[in-house]
Amino acid sequence: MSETVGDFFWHRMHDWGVRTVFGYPGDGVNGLLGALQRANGQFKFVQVRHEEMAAFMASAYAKFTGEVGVCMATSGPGASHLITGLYDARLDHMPVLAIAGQQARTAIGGHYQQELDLPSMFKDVAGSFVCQASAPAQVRHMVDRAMRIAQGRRRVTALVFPNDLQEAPYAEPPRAHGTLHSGVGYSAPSVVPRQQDLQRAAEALNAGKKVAILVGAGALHATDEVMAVAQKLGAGVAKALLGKAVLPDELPWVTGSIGLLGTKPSWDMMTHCDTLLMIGSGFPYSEFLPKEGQARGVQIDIEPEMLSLRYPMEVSLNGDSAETLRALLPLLDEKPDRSWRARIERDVAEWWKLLEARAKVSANPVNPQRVVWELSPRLPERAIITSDSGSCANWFARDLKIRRGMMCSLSGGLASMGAAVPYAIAAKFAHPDRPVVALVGDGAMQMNNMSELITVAKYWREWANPTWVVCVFNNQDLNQVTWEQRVMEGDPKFTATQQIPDVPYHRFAELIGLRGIFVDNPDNLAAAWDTALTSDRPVVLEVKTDPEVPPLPPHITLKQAQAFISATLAPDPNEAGMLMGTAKELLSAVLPGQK
Ligand SMILES: Cc1ncc(C[n+]2csc(CCOP(=O)(O)OP(=O)(O)O)c2C)c(N)n1
Ligand SMILES: [Mg+2]
Repeated sequence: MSETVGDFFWHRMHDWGVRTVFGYPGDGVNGLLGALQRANGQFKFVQVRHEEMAAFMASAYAKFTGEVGVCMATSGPGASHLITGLYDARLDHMPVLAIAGQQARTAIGGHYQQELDLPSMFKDVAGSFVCQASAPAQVRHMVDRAMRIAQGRRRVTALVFPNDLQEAPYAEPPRAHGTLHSGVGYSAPSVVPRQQDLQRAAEALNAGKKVAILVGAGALHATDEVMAVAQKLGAGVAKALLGKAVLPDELPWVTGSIGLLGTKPSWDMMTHCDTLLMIGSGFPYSEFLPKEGQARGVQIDIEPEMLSLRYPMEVSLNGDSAETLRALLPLLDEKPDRSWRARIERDVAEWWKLLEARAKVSANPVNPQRVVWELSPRLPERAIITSDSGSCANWFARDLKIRRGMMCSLSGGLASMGAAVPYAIAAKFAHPDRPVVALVGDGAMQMNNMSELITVAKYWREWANPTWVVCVFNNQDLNQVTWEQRVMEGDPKFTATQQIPDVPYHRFAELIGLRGIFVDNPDNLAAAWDTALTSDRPVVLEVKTDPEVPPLPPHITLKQAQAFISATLAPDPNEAGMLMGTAKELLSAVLPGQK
């Protein structure tokens, strides 16, 4: 059989270094799948339960490897299912290539079955490059551009292949007018700002007496450099959610997370600093940064579009974080006065004590903070931790103590539910030897994470290390939103939208051949984690947690506090428990400066 377009496509993808594809079949891609089969094991095709999960996995694969994540779906509904996962990659600046099938070229434009206008559909999420093939000779430059743009610009790209074209004989572009002759390969340049801009940045940072640093995902490869700069400047460092693994939480001057899921030391540091150094972060909430005019701002980001966006920066440095910090370091003076640093360290030490106390507050039946508090010291070396969106993201952000060598992530910019399990699966295909832990709410479990456990059941025996644990916070509530409604709107819990059915997640795990553990007594948590983390197979650890423990921001405004208090007075089906949780911990720490 002569080479088809499908055969050529996979050869080219292989030349680009692609080895793993997350996807789901359909007749829109049968020509590509036949060719994939003929490629004889050169690729790992990971069969998911839902195409959105394939796109989340591609996004997470890119996050955990730095390579392009590839996902694949059939025409029509398969392609449209990809969209949310692709937006996840787009908003977190991840290189992902989506491959979609399409109806035959002769049917396109005919209101044909499963015919969607896919280039238009992908255009927003994959705006940098989306292309529908119409001739064999076009496929070479389509692949080359899609891969190079995804890598070089950290974007989502999309390729659409009509099914008849996939099986057509491949022919290289002839040497003729109207053809392209593209090539394979990309390597990232060294990106360092100009010396005069580094000087300006150093001048601002050297003049500051109280320097606050904020790091994000763009600094994940710059741990040593961030530590060296923070040390010289006597600064504290707050970490945006996607930058949680930049620095270990054991460092006494790391203030932890920032924002709605943040910590009080981060809030205090930003409120009192006179200089802000922001490194590789698109952290969205400006109200958690210094007031405009309060601090001189320096920012480092590889993407020009992210510069001076959240705070008006005096010096915006377009560059790679590690290289730029290395170039900056010799220009920085060691701050002789360490009182600012000492104050931050005091605040951080107090905060950890407060978190421990909060975690140990009794609850009905289990305090969700305790779940994560008990996990931290038990996390194996090099673990990868993922979290879903929901109240567990608060505990992930605040209570989880990350150590050097670990990785973690979640759906950051999109903050989509349903990402933790596909992320945790992708983590295993990226690093089969690393232990993986996912934190997931019960709502997110029901949405789609649960069915993706079937994918785990299918593949786990292939993983060099079997440790893969999903911890389900079973609170029978869409709790994060319940609290947002209480605090932001002053509304009582709306049972019709918020309450969700009780499901025996651990028993579902057992039904499909995984291990299930159920905990409804906080005293059993430590042993449950120990068992889960040493099990010979993947585990669903289901914990019955209390929905009345408030996942509140580190500070809330007076208006929000008033709304909250009026909500506690309104008829709320959970009023009694809520007031108890409130009395125990809310008023102690969430209103800094407003006591
Ligand atoms: C796809 C999607 N739909 C809705 C939301 C809004 N949302 C954010 S958190 C949340 C509740 C999550 O509930 P659950 O998974 O049970 O976690 P909990 O907050 O109860 O711990 C909802 C509905 C979202 N972020 N993503
Ligand atoms: Mg819940």
